[in-house]
Amino acid sequence: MHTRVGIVGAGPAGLLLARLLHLAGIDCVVLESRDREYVQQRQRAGILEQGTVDVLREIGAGARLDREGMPHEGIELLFGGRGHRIDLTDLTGGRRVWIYAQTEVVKDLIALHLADGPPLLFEAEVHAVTDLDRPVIHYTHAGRAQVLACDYVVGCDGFHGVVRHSIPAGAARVHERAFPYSWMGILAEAPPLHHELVYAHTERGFALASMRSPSVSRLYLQVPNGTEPWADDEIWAELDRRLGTSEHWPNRGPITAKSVLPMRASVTEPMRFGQVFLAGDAAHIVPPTGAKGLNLAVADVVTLGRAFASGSAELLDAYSDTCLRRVWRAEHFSNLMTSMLHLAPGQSSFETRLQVSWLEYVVGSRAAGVSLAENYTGLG
Ligand code: RFL
Ligand code: PHB
Repeated sequence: MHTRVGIVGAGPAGLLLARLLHLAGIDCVVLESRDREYVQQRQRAGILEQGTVDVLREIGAGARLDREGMPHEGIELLFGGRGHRIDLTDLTGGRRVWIYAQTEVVKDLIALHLADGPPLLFEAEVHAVTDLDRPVIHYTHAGRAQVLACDYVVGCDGFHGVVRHSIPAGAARVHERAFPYSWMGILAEAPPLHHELVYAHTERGFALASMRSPSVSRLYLQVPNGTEPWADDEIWAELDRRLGTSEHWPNRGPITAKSVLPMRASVTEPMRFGQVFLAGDAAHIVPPTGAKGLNLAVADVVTLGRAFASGSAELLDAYSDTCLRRVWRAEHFSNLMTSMLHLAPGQSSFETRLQVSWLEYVVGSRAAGVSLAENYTGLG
């Protein structure tokens, strides 16, 4: 078997890239280790930047997003027990973000793909990519070992993927930071506590109130690394302590998903080796506080899709540098948001007072507000 572009992974990056290539008339194959059900149910991102929404509309994946997506023009920063609104739209001269779950983006892309698209193989686990200048993908499908020869391979296989590990030692540099805390996230059948997202700095640690729809809340609590998911009652009690104010209080309802995720930042440089490219989480991850991961994955594959469609060797050569500029901006912003809002273990009162002063500056100074808002909504 041979294809022009072999894509490993059917998360948002792989699915969108396949769609872009298909629309440009470029032959490709997508190999995904999990089954369709699993890929469609994996709970992850919630915030789409304007640029991401524009791309989804352009490729014909905007209909349900336009019906069900929730445009947001501000966020709330809660500290010292009081909420302060950041007016994203005013501060950026008109930009906004959308709440539309990654699960829904993935469902829409898979439906488009299966209706009219190149081969997408579920339960096709890639083990390795060899010969990076004339790449060959080695995978198992339906119990049989197979190979796929490609002109190019794109690793869209996420942080735990294998394509990155097929790169010879020494050819790539990995820059990493691990944070000394994790997020415990829940999905609950309960209306959101507020119409906008609430990012809370409290003496008990960070909390975030997000949403998936007018009747479904997505809530996160900062917890120590290694924490096992708590009992529902404990989670609600802690959410009340961190997010409850005289203005809003968490609404309770059945918890339908619960998980603990470590917070990490990582960038692999460069994002191309021979004819093998990395895109999305396979190349970089950000702590989720800045809501950037999915948007970066989309920006990578749009850059790559354009380069393939143009047939320009210069654009393909520029792929890594073009993406890394945006990636480092997002890393910086996500790291700032994370350190502004979380309490490190054993943090001194001095550090906490600095965080509060920083938060007061962000809500009190237009210049500081503009900086947060333009990074949060995406720098285009
Ligand atoms: P994915 O989504 O991880 O997809 C990778 C795919 O590759 C498959 N795969 C393989 N397939 C074949 N063979 C192998 N050997 C394979 N190994 C792996 C996997 O099964 C999977 O299907 O990566 P992609 O496409 O790069 O997309 C990245 C996004 O998923 C990620 O950046 C975001 O979810 C990050 N993120 C957020 N991003 C935002 O932009 N806004 C947010 O609000 C936001 N919130 C979040 C987040 C991530 C979170 N977690 C779980 C880390 C909230 C959370 C809680
Ligand atoms: C989410 O809705 O899952 C979400 C929103 C904003 C973030 C992170 C996660 O910063």
